[in-house]
Amino acid sequence: FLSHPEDLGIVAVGFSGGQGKPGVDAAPTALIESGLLTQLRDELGYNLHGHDAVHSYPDLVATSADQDPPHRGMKNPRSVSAVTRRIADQVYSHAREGRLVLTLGGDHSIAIGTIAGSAKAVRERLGRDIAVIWVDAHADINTPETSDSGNVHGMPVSFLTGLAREEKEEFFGWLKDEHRISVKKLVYIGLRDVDAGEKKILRENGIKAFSMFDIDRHGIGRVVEMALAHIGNDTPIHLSFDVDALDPMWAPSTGTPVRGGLTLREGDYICESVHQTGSLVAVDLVEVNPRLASDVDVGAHETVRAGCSIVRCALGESLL
Ligand code: HAR
Ligand code: MN
Ligand code: MN
Ligand code: MN
Repeated sequence: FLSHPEDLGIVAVGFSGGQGKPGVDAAPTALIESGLLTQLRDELGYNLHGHDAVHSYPDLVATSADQDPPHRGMKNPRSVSAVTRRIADQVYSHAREGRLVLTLGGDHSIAIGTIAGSAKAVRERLGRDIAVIWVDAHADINTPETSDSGNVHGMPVSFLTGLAREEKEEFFGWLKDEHRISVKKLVYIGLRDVDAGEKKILRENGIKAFSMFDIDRHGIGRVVEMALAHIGNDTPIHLSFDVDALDPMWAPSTGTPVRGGLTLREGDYICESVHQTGSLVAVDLVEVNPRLASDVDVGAHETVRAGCSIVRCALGESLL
């Protein structure tokens, strides 16, 4: 699907407003300083575009809480809406050129922008709807009304599928049909901490989800096979990978760790399999927070290393 498969658009997003813990904005710099982009260029052979900046969107982020009071219970709604809108433009610009797009988060609210941008570009370029593979401990499909936390990183999928809607431009009203994805082309892998309201949404909309229970039962090989079968051969794929899908043993430095997760090898396998389809159009890596862990130095190092491995596998490192 890519007219320039060796050209990689990079969007490095230092943003944490979709949740309450500072530090996740430092992830792109930590990933880049550990050598990720150099490896992608020198070892995997990609031509990089947009890799010179880590974006923090100072013109769009409210500087004090009273400038951005809650709306429908959402915290930082204007900042998250404005930043994700800008990210959608950035991803769109790369994807419109036929480049593969890699976004380094940032918290998972940024997927509102990344998926909106790639959905729109792929529609324009190919007349096709993208599928989304969402790898996460969490379903991130709360509506503003079902969310207990008000954190937008727990809501991106509801806005992207149209289950949550807003008229007002400054509160995600900029999201139009061209940006949205179908609940039929969405599949989850790794779920193990899903709110009651989210379970109801998944059930009522018939959304395909493979939990850790399914992975234990069938094995990761069979689960990935079923996930890919669900979205269908020859469908452009956007992979959104939340590092908390991995067990805290491999990725302790993240805002909402949940035990009983994927091994790093299982995470890498998912990415390798998605790469192997030849249908990948965009990858997100989110929720690395190098400031969190019981032992921050060791934890952050391990988590950054795991994140780099996930990205390299998605971009084809293990293909012989
Ligand atoms: N479901 C909870 C909420 O809505 C927790 C969200 C979890 N956060 C993430 N995203 N790390 O995957 O707030
Ligand atoms: Mn997430
Ligand atoms: Mn998560
Ligand atoms: Mn390849």
